[in-house]
Parts: sequence; C-alpha cells; structure tokens
Amino acid sequence: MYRGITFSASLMCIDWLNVKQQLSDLEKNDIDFIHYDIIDGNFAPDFTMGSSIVDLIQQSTTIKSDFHLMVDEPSRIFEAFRVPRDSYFTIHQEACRNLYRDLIFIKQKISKVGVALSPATSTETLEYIIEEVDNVLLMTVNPGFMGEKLVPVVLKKIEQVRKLRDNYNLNFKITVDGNVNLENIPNMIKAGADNLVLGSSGLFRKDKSIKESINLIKETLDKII
Ligand code: S6P
Ligand code: MG
Repeated sequence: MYRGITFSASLMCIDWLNVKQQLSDLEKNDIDFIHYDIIDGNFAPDFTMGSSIVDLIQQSTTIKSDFHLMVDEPSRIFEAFRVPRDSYFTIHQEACRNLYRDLIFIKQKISKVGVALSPATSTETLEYIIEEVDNVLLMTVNPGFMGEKLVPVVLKKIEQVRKLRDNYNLNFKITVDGNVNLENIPNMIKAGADNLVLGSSGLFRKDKSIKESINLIKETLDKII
C-alpha cells in the first residue's frame, strides 16, 4: 500500500524463467497481492494457469492472493483452488447466470469477493449487488491477454463506480486491470481507482527492473495524491 493505493502484481506477466527471483523482488517492493488470472479458453480466448501452478506460487511467497476468474460459470470450479480466507476472489458479471448466488457463496464459504466487468459491460447492475462485494474490478482492456492498449471509455466507468461507492458509503476496492502504466495511472487514480493490477506495461517491463518500475509508479503517485 502506498498513499492509500494497493498494488497487485499480475502473475501471468512474470518472467517464468526467473520466477523465484521476481517473487522475492515483489516481496521487497511493497506489492500487496499476487493477481492470479484464471482463463478457461471460453470466456476469453486463451488459457493461463491451473491450481497446481497457483499452489506452487502460493507456497513460495508470503504475498496475499487476488484471484481473477475469466471463466464461464465459475461456480463449476470454486472448489479447484486453495483460497486463503483473506484473499480476493473475483468473478465476471458476464460469466454468471446467477451472479448474486455465486457472490454470496464466495463471501460465505471462500474469501473476500469481487465482481469484474469487461469494457463494454454497463455498471448499472452493480447497484443490486454492490453492498455484498469487497472489490469491483474494471477491465481497462479486453480480457485475455497482456500487452493490450487501454480502452479509454472505461475511465468514465471508474468514475461511476466511485460515485456509487460514495453514495452508498461503502469501502470496497476499485481495481483497474489492463495497461496500468505510467501514462494511464494518473487518469485511473483521478477517476477513483485504488487498486492497480500491474502487468507487462507497468511492472514487468523489459527495460526496467521491478524495483525501478515500482519506484517510478510511486513517483507518479507522489505527483497526483
Ligand atoms: C488480462 C488480465 C490481466 C493482465 C494484465 C496485463 O486479461 O486480466 O490481469 O494480466 O492486465 O497487464 P498489461 O500491463 O500487460 O496490460
Ligand atoms: Mg486480471
């Protein structure tokens, strides 16, 4: 946490040939969560990691877990992962026929719960579940891949969700996920985001170390908060 903003490192963007070293760098550089993107090849057109990889990483770090399931009808696989109670477990509104039921199940039986919206999904239905969630994740790119470009219209949605949170006097996290980099962070924060999912454009950069990248992000936050 830095200036009230939390950092979630997107595991799918890690240097897989250098995982041990990078996990240790994340621990030393104020990363609050490891962001586990689970993709099923249906909801989004790719596959990422299953429980064996998640377990291994969880055993290798003290950093808390932040699950992001890009999976159709995720209730089918709620039992598949070992999810510590203080984790965030976020499912997509578009992927659930019974969103309310699924959110309540996670909240009661699994961990903290989040709802995610893809770029074209309206924030309107949030109103009916907002008092139940601990996290609203706004995809700022199309789900599925790293290295995508920001969909700028999503900035408006961040503002809408922030207003909703203020109106209801709630304190769920507002997470932005996708192309969270030095250029976009100021607009995302000004719009109301307070949890940054950091991937290939912000944290696991080819031209900078993790330490250098996080320091640049902190300097950016110093200028706007
Ligand atoms: C994408 C996924 C994300 C990415 C991350 C990539 O579907 O949900 O968590 O891993 O956003 O970051 P970047 O900086 O490469 O866009
Ligand atoms: Mg994600």
